[in-house]
Amino acid sequence: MRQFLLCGAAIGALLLSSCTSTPEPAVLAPTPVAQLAAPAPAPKPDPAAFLAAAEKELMDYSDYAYRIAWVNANFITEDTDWLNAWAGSAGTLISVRLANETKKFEGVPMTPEQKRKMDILKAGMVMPAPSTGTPEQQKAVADELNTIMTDLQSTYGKGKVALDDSKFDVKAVLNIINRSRGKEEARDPKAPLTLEEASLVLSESRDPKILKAMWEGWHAISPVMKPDYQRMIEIGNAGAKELGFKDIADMWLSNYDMPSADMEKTVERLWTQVQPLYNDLHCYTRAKLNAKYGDAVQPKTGPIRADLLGNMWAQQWNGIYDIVAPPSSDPGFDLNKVLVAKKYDPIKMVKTGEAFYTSLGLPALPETFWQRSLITRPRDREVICHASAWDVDNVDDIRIKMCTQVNAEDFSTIHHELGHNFYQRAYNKQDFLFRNGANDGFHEAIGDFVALSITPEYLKQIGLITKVPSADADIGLLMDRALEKVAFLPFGLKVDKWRWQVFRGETTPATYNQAWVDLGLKYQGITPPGPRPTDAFDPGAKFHVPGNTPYLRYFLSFILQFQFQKAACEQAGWTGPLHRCSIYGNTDVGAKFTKMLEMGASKPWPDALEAFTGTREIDGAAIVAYFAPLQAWLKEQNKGQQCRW
Ligand code: X8Z
Ligand code: ZN
Repeated sequence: MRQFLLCGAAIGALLLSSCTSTPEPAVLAPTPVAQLAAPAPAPKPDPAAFLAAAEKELMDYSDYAYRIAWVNANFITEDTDWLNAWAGSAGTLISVRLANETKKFEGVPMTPEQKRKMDILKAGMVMPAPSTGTPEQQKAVADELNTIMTDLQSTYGKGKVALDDSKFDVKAVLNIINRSRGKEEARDPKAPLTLEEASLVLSESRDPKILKAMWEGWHAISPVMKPDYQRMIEIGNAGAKELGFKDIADMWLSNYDMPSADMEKTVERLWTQVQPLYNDLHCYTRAKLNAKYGDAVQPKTGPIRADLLGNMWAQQWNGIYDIVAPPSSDPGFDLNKVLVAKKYDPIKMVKTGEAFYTSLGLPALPETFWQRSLITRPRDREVICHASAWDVDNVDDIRIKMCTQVNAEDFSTIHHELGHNFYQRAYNKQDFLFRNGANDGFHEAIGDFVALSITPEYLKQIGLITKVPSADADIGLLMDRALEKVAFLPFGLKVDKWRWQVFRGETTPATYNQAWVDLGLKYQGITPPGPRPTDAFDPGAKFHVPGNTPYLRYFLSFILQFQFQKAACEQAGWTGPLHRCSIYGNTDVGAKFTKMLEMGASKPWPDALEAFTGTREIDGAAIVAYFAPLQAWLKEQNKGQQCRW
């Protein structure tokens, strides 16, 4: 089902959109005279008419719901929260009704496309509500669900870290922030830290006390979310059961063109493929952190302290490149510094991203993109800063919303968000229910695959650097990529492993936090910087949990994007190492890529994968092969270490 807001705010409980009242189509057919005398046969359900009406209803609904969600996410107030919950509730009622109506068509002959649309209608909601009781009761539950969902998301959006001298050296922290602000107007020294600021400090400070305070300060935004989160799951599970799913986990996992249990097995297979690579990176990084901070801060064995990894969730570790940099493998440039030195501003970064896509033969972004996108954090109002891409009219009113900073991470995120937008526009001629990614992992992988082409050679082509580093720098370049891509893999798995447990009732509110910490230990090999308070709700400090965005998509994306890269570079006739391959300017690869994008969700995802890569299997071998030289090097470095934790 079409995902309501890509990595964005949940508009209500939907993955999907829109609506108007659905006529009972088959009843409108004239009854043959000969049948009049016989007992009236039940009218034959007509899938085509039902689906056409459903698509129209959803499309009409999305016209206003998207705009309300956009305004809410760009301007969080009590009123826009109210509007978003109101529109979301209308969407829940429509989607739940349509999903339940698909039951009438069980056993009715239909085309594979019609069956696909029925499945999308049935399983595509993120958070369903039950449709039991009177219409008033149904509405009350839909209202409650959507009020909770909006509140959770807005609470996250408004989250801040208090400046507290008893916890950390406030002056030192403000120095780090002000240093990075360049010539901009100085910040109000009393204002609490935004997530971008706390994240900057986490990646730049090397003072363990400050790091701990940033980590704990941000994780203090979420205990308040816990009762709402619990109630939301109760409602969502009741809705999922009514639709014939075991629970919300079963429903989410049913969106991959195979039974949910098979999808879960696929995920395990992929994790088994990539886990050894992660373990090697973990082992090496832990040793470097131990050397930097000493045993009292980071012991030689056991898990890594989560706040030492340069990122609020320890999901990407590029912030500590300097600590783990392989000796004598210096690429000779630091993209963070280069962007500043070359006077890139957020708009120029987005223009550069756009130019990559147009170099592949894709059409330029529409003028409205520039007029309507939000590209930097506004000073005077609350917004949801987590980067997202929007497709407001489902045709070409595409936009991004992100609080861009001039650094390498956001340069990459821009390519990520634009990937969503170019995908959205490429599939805009599909039927409404097929205007979506082949699966949600594809949607996330498009822009990341493009960003894999940000190689030194490409940076030289666009004038950002003057000299392409020699092969001596390969390990350094690969290390930087691994901190972004390999470090992410267990985190990508953890978020939904946690939610599946919660949805299935295996984790109860009493153990919400412990389960999150346990999964962090099991998959990422990390541990919080200190004991957690009894009311902690650490999952709520990660956008996608209060934002209700399923997370398996990112794990899949981080596998798929390397399959895309391998296929694209083969098509381009590239024979060198994959991490040096850029498809910039290659319109032949672009044409094949566009074919996959244009398919949208109209076919099972293996068909889309095959269209671009020639293979139908999702497979971790491509990412492992990409990092093979680094993995061999890591194994050398790790000799004599007691790896794992
Ligand atoms: O949420 C995102 C994107 C928007 S879909 C910025 N990502 C995940 C995250 O930040 O947690 C991209 C990588 C993983
Ligand atoms: Zn995304």
